[in-house]
Amino acid sequence: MKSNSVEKAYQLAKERYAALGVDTERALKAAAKIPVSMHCWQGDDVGGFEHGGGTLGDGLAVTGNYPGKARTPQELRADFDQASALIPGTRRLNLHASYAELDGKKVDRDALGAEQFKGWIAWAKQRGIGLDFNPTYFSHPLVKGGCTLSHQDKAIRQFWIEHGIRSREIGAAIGKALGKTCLTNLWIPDGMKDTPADRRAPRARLAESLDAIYVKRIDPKLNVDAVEPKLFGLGSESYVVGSHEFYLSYAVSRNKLLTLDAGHYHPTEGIADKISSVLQFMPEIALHVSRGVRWDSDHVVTLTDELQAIAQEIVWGGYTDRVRIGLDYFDASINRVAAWVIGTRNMGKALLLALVAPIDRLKAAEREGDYTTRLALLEEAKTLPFGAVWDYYCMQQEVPVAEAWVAEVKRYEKTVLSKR
Ligand code: RNT
Ligand code: ZN
Repeated sequence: MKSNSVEKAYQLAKERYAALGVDTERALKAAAKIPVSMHCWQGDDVGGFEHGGGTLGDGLAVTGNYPGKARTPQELRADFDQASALIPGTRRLNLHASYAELDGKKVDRDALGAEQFKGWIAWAKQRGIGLDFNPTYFSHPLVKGGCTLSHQDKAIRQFWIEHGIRSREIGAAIGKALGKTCLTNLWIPDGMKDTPADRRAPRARLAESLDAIYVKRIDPKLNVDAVEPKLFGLGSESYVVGSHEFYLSYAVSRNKLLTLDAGHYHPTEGIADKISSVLQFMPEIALHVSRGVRWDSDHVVTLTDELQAIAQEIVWGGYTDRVRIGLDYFDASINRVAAWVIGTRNMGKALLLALVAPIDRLKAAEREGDYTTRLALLEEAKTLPFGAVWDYYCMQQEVPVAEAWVAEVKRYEKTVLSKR
């Protein structure tokens, strides 16, 4: 698309929005500042690099075998750079402990330190992007019977407690090195496929293990901790130790962040409505923006009503500095770089859409009890010339406008990915 036609369309759109009291210039500036943490694991099907890539399991599964997946940290970083060049706005990268660079040494998860992430840290520093971190409680022989921190064997729990402690220290080192607070998010697969006889004891053990992980105080400027609930999963259909109520209570009582994953609830239960509820009682939360489809919690993020509702709650609620937005999905059936670009651009679109909504008018109508106008405006807003604003935003951010990025990914596939 020619830049002057993008510009022209934007000027018309700007006038149209202004008639509704919306300042698109302000919206564009605000959109560019909201960080979105991209998950490293879309680039290699959640494989990691510990021993040349793990076999995924323990509650997670990736389907598809599209060629060209990243096999080394260097390839993954190159793919992320390629994706990055096609996405407007501010990004972070979310790492898992299993993406450690062990340099041929045997370092188990209970012995990891910042040393194993220095390659990632240097790379992020060079680009001025922040890193987030996750302990990896899956794809490891000590996940026994699907359990980690809640396991009945004390030695197994201890191994995983140590991993949690190490992960927070790595998070702090990342925060210090980059001058940007790292979010260390904890998710474990622990649960049961079939009806448990004892729901209580594993939860008591999990609470105790978590307390042991969080004993050490870490400067919240360097690292903040989050816990991520799930209602059910693969192999934990009947019981998940770290349920929503478990972690909600844990986070409130221990001053931790709660991570709401959009794919972790019942199929018709969204996370958007939870945001302003939990933020009444905790200073910050984290999101794993994902898209659940039937039993899978991790499809590529598309511009659904649910995604728009999430962005609206963040923006309309004035919560942009209290919600750490991260993505979490994995699709190996399409080009992985494209999967990153599609999901992250959609997150950006949803945020910008929320920013250009005539929210002042909507709120005024609501205050006056004029629900007719509220509904009418909400519906009319759906066909405002948003595409012109989005295209202009991409142009301004020096990334491809509209579908032009697809050709870039195809070129990368041909020259780089297909050679792997
Ligand atoms: C799993 C959780 C968790 C993982 C990643 C890989 O259900 O959503 O966040 O997807 O840590
Ligand atoms: Zn998640």
